[in-house]
Formats: sequence, structure tokens, C-alpha cells
Amino acid sequence: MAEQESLEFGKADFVLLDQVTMEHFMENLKLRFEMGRIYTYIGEVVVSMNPYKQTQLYGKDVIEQYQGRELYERPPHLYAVADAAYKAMKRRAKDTCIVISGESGAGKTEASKYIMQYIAAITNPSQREEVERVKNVLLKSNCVLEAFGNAKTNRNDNSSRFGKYMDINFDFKGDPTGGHINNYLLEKVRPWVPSGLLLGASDPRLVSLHLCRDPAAYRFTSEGLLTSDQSNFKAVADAMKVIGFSPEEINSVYKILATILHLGNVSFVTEGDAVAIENRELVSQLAELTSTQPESLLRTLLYRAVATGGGEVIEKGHSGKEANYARDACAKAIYERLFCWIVGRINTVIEVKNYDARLHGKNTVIAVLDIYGFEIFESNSRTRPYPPPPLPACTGAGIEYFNNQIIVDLVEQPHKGIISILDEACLTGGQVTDAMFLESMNTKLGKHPHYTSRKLCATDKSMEFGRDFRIKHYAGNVTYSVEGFIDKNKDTLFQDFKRLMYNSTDPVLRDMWPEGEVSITEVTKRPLTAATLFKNSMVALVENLASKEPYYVRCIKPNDQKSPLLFDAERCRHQVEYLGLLENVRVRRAGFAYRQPYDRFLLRYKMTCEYTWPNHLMPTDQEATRALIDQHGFQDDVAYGHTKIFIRMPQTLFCLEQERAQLIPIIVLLLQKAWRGAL
Ligand code: AD9
Ligand code: MG
Repeated sequence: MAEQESLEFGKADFVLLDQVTMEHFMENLKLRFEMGRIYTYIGEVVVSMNPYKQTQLYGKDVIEQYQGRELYERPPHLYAVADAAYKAMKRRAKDTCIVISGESGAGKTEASKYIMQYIAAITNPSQREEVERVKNVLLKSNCVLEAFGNAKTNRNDNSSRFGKYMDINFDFKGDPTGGHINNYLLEKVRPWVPSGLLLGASDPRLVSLHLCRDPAAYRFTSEGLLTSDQSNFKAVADAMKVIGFSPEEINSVYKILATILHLGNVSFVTEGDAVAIENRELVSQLAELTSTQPESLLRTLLYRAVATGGGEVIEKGHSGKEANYARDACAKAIYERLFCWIVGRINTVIEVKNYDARLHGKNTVIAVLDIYGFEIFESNSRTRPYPPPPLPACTGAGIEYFNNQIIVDLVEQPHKGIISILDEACLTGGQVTDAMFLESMNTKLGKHPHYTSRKLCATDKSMEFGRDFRIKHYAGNVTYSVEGFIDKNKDTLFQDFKRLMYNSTDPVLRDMWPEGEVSITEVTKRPLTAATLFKNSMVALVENLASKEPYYVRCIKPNDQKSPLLFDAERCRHQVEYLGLLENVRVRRAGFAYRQPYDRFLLRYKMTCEYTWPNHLMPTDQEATRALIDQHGFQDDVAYGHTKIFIRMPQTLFCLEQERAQLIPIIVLLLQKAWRGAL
């Protein structure tokens, strides 16, 4: 019997709830979680609970159960959504995207990997060599990107510090021919050096990198924020080889990682007005690792070149504070650019080459988006004052949509929005502080209905500090701290440093700093600020997604203890609220949740109706479908399209499924009898 019928597992689709209330929703979510049913539908949306334990849900046998099936024919699963996206792409030549959302630790990255594994498993039945190569690179790329881009946080031991958007391209046979990865918002509060990658290396390699095996010896690794351990050193090195990184490139990557670690340990002493480097031996090691001149490196750490109005260039010494700041900014920049270089390098290996659409038909795409969650509880000082995506909101019986435009405007309207105010503060020159930025927001946005701050609302004790401001998002209030906004937005990196890196004789390092070519007197145009770059990348992402048929996975974290047993009702309820899941259910119930081509519908259910079994004699499949639906009395729950039947409630499908399941053994028996009679 299909899982849907078994009440002990709760409702497999929230659309089937007796009443659409938070209480009913939560009851069903809890019951299913406790029964190990981590996936539940809302129509075609998958709600996924992080089980925090290994399950038997992803074996080869399970993959086979979902391949080529319709969504509701099997218990809810990520594989069903992956298959639906794949079918849409293959049968209808639609570009599709699977959007995976949820907060940190909710299971987005795991879900994206299962989806990719599913697609890899069901494609290339004829084992074409080139397709196998592409699939292998796509799968291995996860391992490399995670090693370089994930970190241990208190919310997730393997937290992605970057959002990942991956396109997988398919040929007319439905086999992967290539792909493209975009990464967003790499976390740069500090460089996360995957020291396991280094410290698991062989002794000779460590010696050549001037490293010791003890993470505590390095400022950037001493606080235990690492995910990569020694055991995955080899896995990552192997993955890089499979992807096609040359031994020289891998060598450069190690040297660059070592550079970041050593750079973090450079310390400064102030002697009168002058600033000097305390541990000078590091300078020559750094010069060796970066293939640059020690004198140039030393100067870059202590001075910056400034262009005067007359086109001359003078050198200005850093203060102690500036030197510390510049050192960390450089380390972060190296880390970020290394990561982007790795992504770019993977892209060159998987990019679709020589695809001739005239010969092979349209090149279609499935995109998978895993972008890290909206961290609603944390005081959030990232330059990321972004609203969650627009979600439908409901009032009474009618359905209205919350117009998120007001929040979007608050954040990004030219001249008036938060980003503009931030950019303006950063570009005025002189000593601008976070407090001045907050003051400026208070003046300009004080009357905005979705903005408030501690200063504007002094009685509100939930905003702890004077530096807090708050945006009233659709999903709820989010308090941000302005601390660090200015620095992060300026992303100050001195041109001297870029030039030094560009002049390195290490080709990888040089590749990472193309703008280092520009001389100091030519640098007149201000670079775009971090917030503006981020906004632009989000606009491009949204435009891209809008051109594709979307499928959604909403991930929920059951508790903060990473426990497989605990359903923390309060935490779950909160996520259900801000993911807008109840509204999703209402929208689904009001509309037609399921659609299926007539021929496929008949193939599956024709045995349930005397007019269609074994074959119908009507002029069209549509008429035969009507006869079947009428016989069951489901007329009110369906609509008829040109090529498809539209069904509102999953209940209708489940009834048909149930009847089919009861009839099949009888039909098999009859066939066996007939067969024996014929012998
Ligand atoms: V973050 O925004 O990158 O910080 P994610 O990506 O949402 O976060 P992730 O997928 O990394 O979370 O999941 C966190 C941990 O939960 C994993 O490391 C697993 O230990 C655990 N997890 C998540 N999904 C599953 C699953 N389907 N089966 C078993 C899971 N364990
Ligand atoms: Mg993740």
C-alpha cells in the first residue's frame, strides 16, 4: 500500500491536513519526524527535516524506485523532486532550477548533494566516456569546494561559508555534458584556512612550506574553526587530481594556503612613529611562498603608496592599527581569491564545449541553488542586510501576496536605501565610523515603517545595543548590528598589495589579481563596494532563476543540539513561520497542485474504470480520462487542459493509487490463469 494511506506516518502531503492551522501542521511534522519520515510534500514542494543520523533513504534501490515516476507515486523524497525537474528538462526541454532553502544546519548542502547524486545515477545508461568524465568532475567538485569553503560553526559542524549555484547542462539524450558553478557571499569575517589540508600533508611537504603540524601555532587556525581534518587531506588531493588540477597548480594552492597561515602570524611593533615587523623571518618565508621579492613584500606590509593630486606617488607608513588591519585584509583577500580561482578552474574543466544545437537540439539546464540560510537569531553584522525571498501571505479565505517590494526598496533603492546610505558613508573619505553610518540611517529611514533602531525606539529592550538596527521582514523582525559594516563594505585592499601579487612569478597567484596590472596613478575609479557587488550578484541570480521552472526544497532543523531524537517545537514552528509553509499549503489547496499528460494518466489508472480497461475506444485520451474521472465522481476536483489533466487535491490521486494497488494482484492472478489455460 502506498505510504500515503498509512495514518500512522501522518499525512504525506500537508495539503491533506484536515484543517490548515499551525497546530495541525506542527502535529503532522512532529509525527512524521518521529516516525523517521523526514520528507513531506506541500504539493510539489518538499519539506525536509534534518534527521541528524544516517538513514537507509539514499541507496541504489531507492533511486530505482523513483526513476521516471510521478511525484505522488512514491513516498515523498528529494529524489522525486529531482526526477520531476529532470523529466521537465528532458520531456519538455524546460530549463529548471531546484531551490533549496533553510537556516544554517537545516540540511541544504546535504540535500543538494543527494540531488546531484540522483541525477548522476539515472543518467548516461550507455556509459559514454565523456559524460562519465563530466559527472565525475561535478560530483568531485563538491568535495573540493567543501574542503576550501566550509567551516565549523556552533550551528553546523560543516557550515558552507558560500552559497552555491550550480548549472548542470544536458544534451538531447538527457545526459550531462557540462556545468557551471557560481559562488556567493564567501564569508570573510576571518579567513578559514582549511589547515587539515596542510597539516595532513607529508613531512617533506610541511618542511617545504615552513609549517609545523600544530594548528595552535597559527593565529588563523588556533580557534578550532576547521572542518577539514587530516583524513580528508588525501581525499581532497585525489579529487583535485580527478578534476584536472595539474601537480604544479596543486603545489601553488598549498603554498597559497601556507601563505595565509604565515601572514596571520606576522606581528608588528611600534618604535616611536615607525612600525616594524617583529618576526622578520616570516617575511623571507612569505616571499618564498608567494614568489615575490622580500623587500617589496616588506614595504607592502608597512607602507602604502598614495597618488598625489599632481600625479606623483608617495609612500605613507602604516600606523600599528593600520598595519594589523591591512595584514588581515590581505589574508582574507588571498583566501577569497583562491576560492574563486578554484571555482573558476573547475568551471574551465566542466564548461560545455563545442555543443552544436543544430545537430543536437537545445542544450537544457537543471540548476541547483544551495544558499545559506537566514540566520534570524544571531546578531548579524555581515554586510548582508537582505530580506528573505517574497512569499505568499494569506488572509481569511482569499489569498494575497505579501509585497516584498517595500523591503527590497528599503534595502536597495538608489539614494535612499540602506545600501546607498552605506556606500555614501564609505565614499565620503575621512574617518567614517559604524556609528556615523547608523546615525545617517536613523535620519534618513527613521520614518520607514519597516525600519527601526535602538536609538529610535529606546524603550525596546529586545535591541540590546546602541549599535543595533532592525528590519521588519515579512518573516519576522531581524536585528542587525552595524559593527564592521563600514570596513566590510569598503573591503579596503591597497593597490600595492594587488600589484605585488600580480608581479608574483607563481602563475596561480598572479592569475588571481588581474587588476594588479594597473599603476597607482591610473587607479582613479572607485571600485564597487561589497554591498553593491552583492546586490548586483543577487539581481543577476534572481533574473537567472526567473527564466527557469522552479522546484523547491524547504529544509528544517529539528533542534539546536544536532540530536536525531529531539523535536524542538518552538524552533520548528519558527522555521515553519518564516519559510511561509502554512501559506504554501493554502495556496496549494486553492489551486491545482498536480498535472499529468492524459496518456500517462490513463496508462497508470485505466484498470480502475470499465470504459478504459484494457483499452479505451474513445476518440481521444482526454475523453477517456473524463469517463474515468466521472465514474469515480471526482469531477469537482479536476480541470482539463489541452494535453494534461489538472488535479487539485492529492486525495484524488491517493484514492486512484489505492484502487490501483488493490486491483493489480487480481489482474496478475487473472493473467496467470489465462496463461495456464492457454498452455
Ligand atoms: V549551512 O547554511 O551551510 O551552515 P546546511 O547546508 O543547511 O547548513 P548541512 O547540509 O551542512 O546544512 O547539514 C548539517 C548536518 O546535518 C550535516 O553535516 C549532517 O550531519 C546532517 N544532515 C543534514 N541532512 C542530512 C540527511 N539527509 N541525512 C543525514 C543529515 N544527516
Ligand atoms: Mg551548507
